[in-house]
Amino acid sequence: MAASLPLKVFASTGVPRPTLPIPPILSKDSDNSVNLAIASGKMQFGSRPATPTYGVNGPFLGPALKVRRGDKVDMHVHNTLAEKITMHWHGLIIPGKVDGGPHQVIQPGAIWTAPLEIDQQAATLWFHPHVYPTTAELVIKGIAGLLIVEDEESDALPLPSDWGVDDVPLIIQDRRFNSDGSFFHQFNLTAVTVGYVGDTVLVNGAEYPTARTAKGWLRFRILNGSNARSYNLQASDKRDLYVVGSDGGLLAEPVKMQSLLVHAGERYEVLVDARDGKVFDFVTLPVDQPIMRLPPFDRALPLVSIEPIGADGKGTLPQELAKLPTLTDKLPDISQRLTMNMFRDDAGMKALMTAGLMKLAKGTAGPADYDALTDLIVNGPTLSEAEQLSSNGVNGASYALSQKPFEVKRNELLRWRIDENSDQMLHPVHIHGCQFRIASMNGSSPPEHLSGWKDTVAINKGSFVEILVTFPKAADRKSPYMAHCHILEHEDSGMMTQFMVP
Ligand SMILES: [Cu+2]
Repeated sequence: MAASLPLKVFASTGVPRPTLPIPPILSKDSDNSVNLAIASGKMQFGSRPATPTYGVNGPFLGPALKVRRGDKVDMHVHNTLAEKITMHWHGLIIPGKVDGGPHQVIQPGAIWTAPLEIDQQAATLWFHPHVYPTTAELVIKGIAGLLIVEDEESDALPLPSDWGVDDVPLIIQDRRFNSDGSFFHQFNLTAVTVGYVGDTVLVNGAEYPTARTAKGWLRFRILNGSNARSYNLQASDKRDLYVVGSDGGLLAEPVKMQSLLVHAGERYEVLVDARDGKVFDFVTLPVDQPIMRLPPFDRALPLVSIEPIGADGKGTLPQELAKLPTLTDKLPDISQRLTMNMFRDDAGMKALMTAGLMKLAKGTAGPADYDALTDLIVNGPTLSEAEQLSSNGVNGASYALSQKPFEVKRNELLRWRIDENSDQMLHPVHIHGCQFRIASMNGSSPPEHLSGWKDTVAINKGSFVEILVTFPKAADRKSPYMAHCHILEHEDSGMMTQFMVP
């Protein structure tokens, strides 16, 4: 039987709305173990036919794993699927052999044990498969979850921390459904060019859900778990968003923002003042990826309703958060360049342009353009596997498991430069084995909310980013770290490279 979500009917509209599912917290047991079973399941999304899904300890998505700095945890990942997977701990600073990249394959029926030593500051991380070249499809089917690190520094802060009450996870993912209820997924020319383009947003696996929260300061742990889509989040009543954390941990102090751009793979922790008890939505505004402006994303689209009508919350907004090391003025020489390449984007973009992509970007597109573009997304020219795997690259080459990893010095402050060729496409670039700081974006200092710990940074429209990074753990030739675009269709079509840290 398909799992379904509790519904409640809004008196004003009569439309049934699901309640925001809150993933259960899963901590290590008395054996220091965490057991994760990856299995297939079925979910009922709205009134569609039941959707075949994958999930972690459940039919779709997974629990929120909670670990503490200093913990030693054995992650036991049981693959009950009929296909191979891996499990990557996105944002954890751990050795290459337990990182769960494409080399640590878990065969059908096998259990992979990854002993993890948690040695980093409090942060909202996540986990997902990282098989080459099937990561995109496995994530679409539902294998993903949050991984929360706590430490004494964050314990000492008065941040809201009552899970699901004033400390609320929001895993944002777009999907497109086939008429039989299954998730759409196609590795066609459009997908390797612009990535997955859904027409529906799920938050924690529910479509436009409502969340009844505490009345008070609310903390939202936001994960953009989408394959390709960026979101530009705003409160529907334009109340302030106080960004307190980025990918790898808390910022030095809160950054007040009106809207917050979140790219695929990125996380932010955001505090919102809901002491007024008034209902608001999180909406996403149109973003700077032209294809992602297809309706219903051509205007402010509501994603989740927040009803702060519960008991008074206990948390508050601290003025100071975490101690961040100041960035050195004396930058080391650039030791590594990563250039994102697209080898098939001329053909892909030509088809999209002919179908009206620029009209979409300018806001002058109409229903015929929408239909033509949607037809390219769904029925675009299919690619052979060889064509898929040679569509994109890093530093001039498409990824191969057998490619020689480049070598990186361990425990040394390094300066890397990340850029693109001439493709003018957005690439959120993720680097394993580290949390880094952005030294500059296009030669300028990063905005404040991007000045803390990051593991994913977006380049767009010919821009370049320089980062300062240290790799404290080892990754050998057999289990190298990955650096790749987190648009999963780019990653699965070659926009990835590997490196070792001897
Ligand atoms: Cu990309």
